[in-house]
Amino acid sequence: MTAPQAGETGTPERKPVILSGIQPSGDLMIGHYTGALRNWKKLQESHECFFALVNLHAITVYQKPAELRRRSLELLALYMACGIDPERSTLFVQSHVPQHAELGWILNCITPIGQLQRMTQFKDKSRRNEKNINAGLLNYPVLMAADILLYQADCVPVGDDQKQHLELTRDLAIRFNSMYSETFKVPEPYIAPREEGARIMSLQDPTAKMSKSDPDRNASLMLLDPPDVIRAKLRRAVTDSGSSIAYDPDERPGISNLMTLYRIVTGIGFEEQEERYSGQGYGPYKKDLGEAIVAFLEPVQERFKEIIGDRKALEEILDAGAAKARDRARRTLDKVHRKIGLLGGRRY
Ligand code: ATP
Ligand code: LTN
Repeated sequence: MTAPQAGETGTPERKPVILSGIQPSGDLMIGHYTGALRNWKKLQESHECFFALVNLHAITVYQKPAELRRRSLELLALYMACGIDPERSTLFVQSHVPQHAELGWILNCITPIGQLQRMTQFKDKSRRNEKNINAGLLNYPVLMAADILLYQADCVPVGDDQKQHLELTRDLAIRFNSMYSETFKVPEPYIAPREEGARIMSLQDPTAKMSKSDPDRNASLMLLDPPDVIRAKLRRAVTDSGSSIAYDPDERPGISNLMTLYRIVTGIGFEEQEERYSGQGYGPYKKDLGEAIVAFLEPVQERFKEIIGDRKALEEILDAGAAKARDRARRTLDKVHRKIGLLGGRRY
């Protein structure tokens, strides 16, 4: 999971490019922080970063229009509250850059349907949305590939669940390059190890991934949950049989998931946690973890409140981000048009 550093790829002055995105399809939870935002924040120091709000992905599942609008601005404010700096990174909305949908179409034409039908996320989401198994849900990973390839990204920081989609992105880049000559950078995934939160599990079912769209509100810890809600969710968190505090994700997924969160919010490693809580059982452990998460999220929530209060400033950030993103995306798409023989390049 090492990201390329400036100077290792391309010309010496070119910083390696990062692209990633989150869907405004629900409130952000702690897994989005550990799997994505935490790494984005680190990488923006050394990389040229593009961070998108992928609203065209979100509509593969029906979203109430007013909520989608509200959540999009909230998501931007949360990116910033978690330390993503719009002065350093380009923050933008996917639908403000029409090249995403256009490259998505072109890539669809070189994507085997069978490969899309085998995607775990497609199978899961089809099961959960039986009444709306739409073509967008199937083609979702192709649009994600377009998001990434448009920016010639070297590296894509995501949670563990996105591995398969990144494999497809790489396959498509390689296929296109071999059909039409070198055009796309083949991106590398940047997935933190499991101990660092690449896959935070549900608090109610530690064998399932924590997800913002889980209907059981006790299953996910939201970044904007008030302190008492956080404490209560942790008290109710499902743990394993026995009572010792020991890290063993295969045999003891419940406590190991909590230990991962503990490690992230306090910096205290597994062994030290095991020593500190030896013989104390789950009660005191969960209570301390609740307090540690409350303390960790407090400054994020404070910053969020300030940022979301200035709607005009948020809109300006998105306008500037869209202009920068469009400029980069257009360059790649012009090249694609020329390579595949679309008449007149993109003059039209
Ligand atoms: P939905 O459940 O609405 O389909 P999601 O929460 O799985 O959405 P996104 O919001 O788009 O998906 O996820 C954004 C980022 O957060 C991705 O990089 C994803 O891998 C990461 N992520 C999502 N859930 C977790 C989790 N439980 N643990 C770690 N990372 C996660
Ligand atoms: N598929 C991702 C969201 C996503 C994304 C992207 C992530 C859409 N486009 C580009 C990284 C790069 C998800 O479901 N979490």
